[in-house]
Amino acid sequence: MNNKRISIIGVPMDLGQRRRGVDMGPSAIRYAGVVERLEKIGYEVHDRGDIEIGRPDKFDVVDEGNLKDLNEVVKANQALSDTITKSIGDGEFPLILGGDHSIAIGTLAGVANKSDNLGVIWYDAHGDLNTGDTSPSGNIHGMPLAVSLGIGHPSLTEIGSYAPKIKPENLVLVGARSLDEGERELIREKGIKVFTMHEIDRMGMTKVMEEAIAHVSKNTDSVHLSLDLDALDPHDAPGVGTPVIGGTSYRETHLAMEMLAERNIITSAEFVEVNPILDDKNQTAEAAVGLIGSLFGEKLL
Ligand code: 5AB
Ligand code: MN
Ligand code: MN
Ligand code: MN
Repeated sequence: MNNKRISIIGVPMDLGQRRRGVDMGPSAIRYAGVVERLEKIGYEVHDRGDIEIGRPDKFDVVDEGNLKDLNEVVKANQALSDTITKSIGDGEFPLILGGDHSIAIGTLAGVANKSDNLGVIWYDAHGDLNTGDTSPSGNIHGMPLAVSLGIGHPSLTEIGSYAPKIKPENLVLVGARSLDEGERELIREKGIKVFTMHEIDRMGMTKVMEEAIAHVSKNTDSVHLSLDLDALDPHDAPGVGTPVIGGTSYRETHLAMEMLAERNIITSAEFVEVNPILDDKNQTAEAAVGLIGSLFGEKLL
């Protein structure tokens, strides 16, 4: 990572899904020592604190079009987008701590605003490619990638006042093992590159990441990493709201982060879906901090 200044932005968002507690994710990751870890590697760290999340009068209200708590999600993502654009303008590397994955809508709005052609690595058990029409749950944390491609409710796709944020050919999914029918259709229709768990089993993480890195860095000027902790196997990351068995191990994910550090392609990153209420002694937040360390070039020797 060439940029020696990192800004940490917490997003205590839990309205994109139904399990309370993921709003404490940023605290848990800070408690697990993220700032100290990065400083030890030699970075200057600026903690910008947390984005304010509104409290709806009543949770789980479907505001419009099968989108739960839409209005509060929109407001927070707009604020997040503005903060990130400012942080990049100040010459910092934005490191966003979630919070549920609906925050990627604001992250990508802020990051893509400062890039001509943004690449994205989506490291997740899920596709997050639903719209209100295809979603089985109405939960916006299952939609941020579709929204960033410009597909979905206009109040989401228009955050940052432009759309789309990314092009399908600059995107790669890694770790997928739970996709809804509408998501599969969208992947086929847009020709999105996906390395499912099947490819990880078959090819090994090294080869998968080599190909993923080549794919997202081909025509792009910056690359964002969006890492949902539920990509990891629930044994290694139990503190997530939507666990799916058969995931990547901590070691495989750690290797993926090291390869990203070696190639030096990542220009912004987010670590999301850590839910300390569901966790086992902060194991998932600690895993996140370990992975952040390797992403930023920490070495054993
Ligand atoms: B996560 C599901 N596809 O849309 C949906 O954790 C799960 O950000 C979404 O990847 C999981 O509700 C969203 C069934
Ligand atoms: Mn997920
Ligand atoms: Mn996700
Ligand atoms: Mn999840």
